[in-house]
Amino acid sequence: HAPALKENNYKQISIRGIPLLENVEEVKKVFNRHLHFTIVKDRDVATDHDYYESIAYTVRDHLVSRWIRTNQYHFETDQKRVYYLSLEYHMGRALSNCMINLGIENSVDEALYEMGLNIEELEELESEAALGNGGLGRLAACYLDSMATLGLSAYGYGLRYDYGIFAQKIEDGYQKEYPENWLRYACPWEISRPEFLVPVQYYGKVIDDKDGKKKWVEYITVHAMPYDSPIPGYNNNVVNTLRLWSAKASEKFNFALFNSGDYIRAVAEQSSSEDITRVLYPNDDFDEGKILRLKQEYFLVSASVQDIIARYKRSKINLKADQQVDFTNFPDKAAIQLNDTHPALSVVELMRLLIDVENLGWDQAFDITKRTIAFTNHTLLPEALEKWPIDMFQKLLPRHFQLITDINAHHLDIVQKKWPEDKERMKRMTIIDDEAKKVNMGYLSVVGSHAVNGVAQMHSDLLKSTIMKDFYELNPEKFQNKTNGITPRRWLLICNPDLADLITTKIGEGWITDLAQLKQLRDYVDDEQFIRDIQRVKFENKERLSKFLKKNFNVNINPNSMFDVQVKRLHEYKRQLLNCLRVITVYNRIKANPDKDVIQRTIIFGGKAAPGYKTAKLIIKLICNVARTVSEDPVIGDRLRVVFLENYGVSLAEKIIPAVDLSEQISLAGLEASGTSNMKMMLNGGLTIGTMDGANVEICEEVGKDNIFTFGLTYKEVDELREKGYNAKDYYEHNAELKQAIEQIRDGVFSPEDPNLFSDIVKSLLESDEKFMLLADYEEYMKAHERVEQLYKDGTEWTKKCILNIAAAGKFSSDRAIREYAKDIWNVTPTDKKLPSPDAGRP
Ligand code: 8GP
Repeated sequence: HAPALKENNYKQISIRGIPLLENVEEVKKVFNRHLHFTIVKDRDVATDHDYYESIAYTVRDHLVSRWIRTNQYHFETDQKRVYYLSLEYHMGRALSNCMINLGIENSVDEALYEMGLNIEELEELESEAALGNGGLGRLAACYLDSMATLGLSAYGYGLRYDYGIFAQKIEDGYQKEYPENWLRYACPWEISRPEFLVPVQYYGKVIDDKDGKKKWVEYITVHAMPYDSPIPGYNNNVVNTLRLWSAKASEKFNFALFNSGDYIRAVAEQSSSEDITRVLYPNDDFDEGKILRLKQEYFLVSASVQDIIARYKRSKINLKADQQVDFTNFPDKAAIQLNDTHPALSVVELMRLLIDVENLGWDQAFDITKRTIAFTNHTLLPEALEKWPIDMFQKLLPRHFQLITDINAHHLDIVQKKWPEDKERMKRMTIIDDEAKKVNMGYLSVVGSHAVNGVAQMHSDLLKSTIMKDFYELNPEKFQNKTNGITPRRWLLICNPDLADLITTKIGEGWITDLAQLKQLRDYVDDEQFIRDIQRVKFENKERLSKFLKKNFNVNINPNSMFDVQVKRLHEYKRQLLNCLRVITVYNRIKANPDKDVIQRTIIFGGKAAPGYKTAKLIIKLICNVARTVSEDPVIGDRLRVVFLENYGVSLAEKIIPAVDLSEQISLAGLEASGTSNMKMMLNGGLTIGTMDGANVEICEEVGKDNIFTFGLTYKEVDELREKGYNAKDYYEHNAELKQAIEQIRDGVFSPEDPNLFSDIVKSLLESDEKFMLLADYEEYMKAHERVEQLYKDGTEWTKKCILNIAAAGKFSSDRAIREYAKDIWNVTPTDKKLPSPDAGRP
């Protein structure tokens, strides 16, 4: 491995700004003040957590005037605002992100050091805001970062769940779920705004008012309390807002009960209305159809849309006293982006408020709604597409059901005019399906918006040719692609500081906000020193991960082995089971040929399964049991190690991703809408082994097919195979190694204490309608791994490809994605202009 050359030199060429002594002194002063006045402790009794909070408040102070100034500035300029509505935000920790984006990391670091504290240890004490399941929620977080960095006047709206995604423990190889109370300690980053409570209504009925208008009456009210968190842009003095709503019982809610003297019941019922924001539904790509979930969706939507309208009314153009607010310009001042169908009720809520409250006519209200709203789809999986039972919907939201009926009639009218004879098409396209008795939220989202996008080119194309085909034929101009991206701040600058520094020494720091500049690294692909430096950084990252895993999970891995990683939610379509069959085969090969020289591999799995998803949980158990068998086998030695890491989430990802050698992206073609861990690993110098699915296709385009290991059926081949009939047994009978691996699972080799434990898995693998065609891709997957092994043996050639991957990762910046949304959907203009710093006076 490369010697630690130049270490001291390039530490000094840091992108993190030179600390000024005054700043360090200032940091210490503010820190001590917070420990004293905010935490109310002295050094004799303060805990590490108290120190964490003190430093968090210190950093927050630095941010506050920028935050206020940003609001003032956006009020003054009154530029069009972008509203991102999402039921999930997987933010991760805030402290290091805030410090880096504000450029104060070095002075904080230095100040803490002088006080005998260690910033890295304190950072670990922050509980993670894990209000999301997987890709969709993390994407929302990356987009907030990019919107602030690009100077957009943007707001995130979401729910402040008391419990985010569960904490996963692996006990005897089984996943166990535990509640994650991230608010146990007060969160220093959020500011509650009880003065801005917003009422949200449920149930009741609709009557005809005297003046012929519809009136929603006898509803119950729950209040939405806003909690605001700062979203700092990178080094531009912009601080935007993420506003999360928490349910608060309305005081009036049960006056009747209070008055009748049933005090206890009245109070108890109050707390039940606060259950609305108690917990995040832990499903990724799956729709449970529960009423509490519908309540959550409406809660977010109603509070947010009311807030958006209120902000419009208070905005500069509308402030002129006692003048009727003119909504004609509303779509020029507000863009609402729906993160999947979960906030689809926005279409109806905006209609309701414009018609019932603001007294607009139906046509004008619908026109404004469509021009304001746009919709992003994140999956084609049928089980994920939201459809609400009509009964449930109508009962909970009677006025909204009427409005959807009107929208549907209007929509079907247009369909009929275009295809007068086509009854089947009308049936397919109805938003309200009277036969199935369901309301289709996907269709509602398309009909109620002016733009619809998928999240990678292939996914967007499939949307048009499959689930949204009829809608594409009706309105081809609505359909777009917006390939996902990740923020280079969190996913390189913060999580991999040594690689970030190394890149900066070569090409400067422009890449941080213009990731396409990474392509300049191609010039260094033959630079021997650079190759050694890249190798050294990767090795040190692997060592650091190894130490972390040893310390926190008592897991031993060898940093000299290849780190071969599949971390993502556990789902059959992502095919962790295919990876597991591969692992078993590798194991068998070593056993059959113990003297053969093979590379050392550490195969790392991580990811949560939805608590009710039995098969996914059984796959976790199988992986853990295979890992156990491998580690207990004396023949294997250090050639193969398999680990399943507990509780994969954003914070763990920040430690794993910089250490990845090989990125496993092996979903069946056509099923992974985009994927984003593929982008993170590429950016951190991991090579991809993957199918032609989602954004893998674009990764391959960017880096060139010689620098990625692709394998498996294409989408077209999957389609054809399904047509002609997939026959799992064929593959099983014709591949001896595959047969052996499956038989071992069947015969209890990995579960001697309960030989039939995995019989369901074996059975489903061999079924002819096995949806994910694992066996069809097995052989090519094995071959692809042999190519990986070949290349890895030549450290220099491998590293050159790592460099080419980093150099080609520019496209996958969320800044690029947000620029496209801004231009093609929202009609707003990004800027790289900095806002004046807070000491420069009011804008
Ligand atoms: C995910 C997709 O599965 C993933 O490919 C993509 O990268 C990510 O979204 C961000 O676009 N989709 C979901 O998480 C999803 O659809 N979840 C909800 C339906 C529950």
